[in-house]
Amino acid sequence: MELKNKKLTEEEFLKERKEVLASWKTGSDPELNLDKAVEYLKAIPASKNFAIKMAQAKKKRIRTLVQPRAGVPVLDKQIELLQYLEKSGADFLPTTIDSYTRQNRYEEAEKGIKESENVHRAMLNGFPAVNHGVKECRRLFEAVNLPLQARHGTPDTRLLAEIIHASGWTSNEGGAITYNLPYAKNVSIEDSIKYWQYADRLVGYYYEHGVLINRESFGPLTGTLVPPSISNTIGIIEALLAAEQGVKNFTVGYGMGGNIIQDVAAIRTLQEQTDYYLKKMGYNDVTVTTVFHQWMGGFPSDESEALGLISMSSVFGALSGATKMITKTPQESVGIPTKESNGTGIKASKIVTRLLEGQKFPDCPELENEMNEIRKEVNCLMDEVYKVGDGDLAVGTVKAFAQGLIDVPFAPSRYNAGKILPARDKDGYIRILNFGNLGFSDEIKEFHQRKIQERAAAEGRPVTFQLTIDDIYAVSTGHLVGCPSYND
Ligand code: 8ZB
Repeated sequence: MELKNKKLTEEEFLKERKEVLASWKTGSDPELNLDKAVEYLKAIPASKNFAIKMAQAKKKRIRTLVQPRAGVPVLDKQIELLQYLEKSGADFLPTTIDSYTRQNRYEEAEKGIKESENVHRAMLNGFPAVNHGVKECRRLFEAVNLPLQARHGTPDTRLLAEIIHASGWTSNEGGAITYNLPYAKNVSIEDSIKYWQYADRLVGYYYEHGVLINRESFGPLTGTLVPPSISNTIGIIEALLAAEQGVKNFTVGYGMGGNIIQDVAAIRTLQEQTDYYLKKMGYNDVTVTTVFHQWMGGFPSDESEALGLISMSSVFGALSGATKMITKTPQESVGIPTKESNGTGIKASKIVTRLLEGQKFPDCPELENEMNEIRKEVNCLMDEVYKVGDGDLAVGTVKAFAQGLIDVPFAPSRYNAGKILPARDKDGYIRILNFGNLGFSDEIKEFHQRKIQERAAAEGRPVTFQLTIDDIYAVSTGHLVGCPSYND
C-alpha cells in the first residue's frame, strides 16, 4: 500500500494482522484473539498500567520516576531479575529484547534460549519475547507488581507488539525512525513507518476497546552527540505518526548531553513542542510525558566514576522535570550488568530524584536563550518535513531523510545521509560543525558556526573533525569537552 500518514482502517489492520500472526508459531496462540486480549488487559489494576502511571506521575509532579533496562533469555531468570529490580526501587520495569528478535530471526533466538538453559548462562543479550509467546510473557507480567514495557530496537515490531500487549505489557518503546536508523542498515524508512503504523494502530484498537496503552519514542538515537533539536524533531514526528493511528498516551525522550542548561532546555521544549504540534495537527486528547536517558555515550570503566556520572545524570534528569528517567549501571563500560549492579544504578538514581523532589531548575537568561534556539531549530526542521511531503508527514519524513534535511549523527543506516558532524562549544553545549544538507536556515547555521569557532579559538586549534573525535571520547576519560590540553 502507498505510504501515507493516515489511520489504517479496521479492515486493513485486521487483514494485515492475519499475516503478522502467521509469521511465527507463537502467533497462533488463541489468547491473541483480540476479544480475549482486551478482556485480559481490562482486568489489570491501574497500578500496573504503564500509561496510567505515567499520566499520574506527570500530573502529581512529585519526582522523576526511575526505570532500568534488563533482559535475560530464560523465563525463570527474567522473573528473578525483575523481582530483584522491583525490590531495588524501580518505578517501572523493562524487558530488554535480544538482538535476534529485533531482526525477526526467531529460529536463532530459539537456539539461544536452549543454549542458555544448557550452559546456565545468558547466550542472548535479552529476552526473546516472541519465542516465549503470550503464556510465558503473561507469567512474567504476573510475577511482578509494576507496569512492564518492552525495550528493544526492532524495525519490524509488529508480532512483538502483538505478543507483549496481549500479555499485559502496557508499553512498547520505539518508533519508525528511532528503532530503525540506530539499529538497522538496510531497512527503508518507508518500511519501518508502515511497521510502526501497524504497532500504533494496534494500540489505537485497544484504546477503542477501553484499554489504554503507552507508546514511547527512543530519544537518544545513536547516543553520540545528538543535537537536541534533531532528536526532539524526530520525537515529535513519531508522536504525530502514533497519534494518527489512535495512540493517546505517548512518551517523548531525550538522551543527556552533559550541559545542564541544554539538557533542561531540551526536556522542557520537547514537552512543550510535542504538545504544540499535536494540537496544531488536530490531536487534542493525547497525554504527552517525557523520559530523560542518563548518559548514553561511552562511560568511564571505573565503577565509582561511573556511579558519579549516574548521579550527575540523575540531578539533570530530576531538575529538567522529566516524567521518567532511564538508569544506567556502574558496569556500563563492561556490557550487560548483573542484577546487583543494575540495582545499584536504580538506588543511586532514585535517592537523587527523591532528594530533589519539588526542586526545579530556575528560569534564567541562558536557559531562555537555549530554549528559544531549540524551538527555532525544531520549527525549521518540521517546516521542511511538511514541505517536502506536500503536507503528508509520512512522505515528508522519508524524503527529509533521503535528502539529508534531517540527519542523525553516526547512524549506521543507509537511509540516513550521515553527513552532519556535531561538536561541543566551549561550554559543553552540543552544536553542529558540519551541516551536510541539514534543513537549517542560514541564521541558525551562523549561530552554530560561531559557537564552534569560539571553542576552537579558546583551545587554540582549527575547526576540524578532530573536535568531534575528542568529544566522543571525553566523558569516558572524565571531561565533558574534549580538549587536547587534558592529556598534558
Ligand atoms: C541502546 C541501549 C543501550 C543500553 C543496555 C546497555 C546500554 C542492553 C541489556 C541492557 C540490561 C540487557 N542493555 N541490553 N541492560 N540488560 N539485556 O542498554 O548496557 O546501557
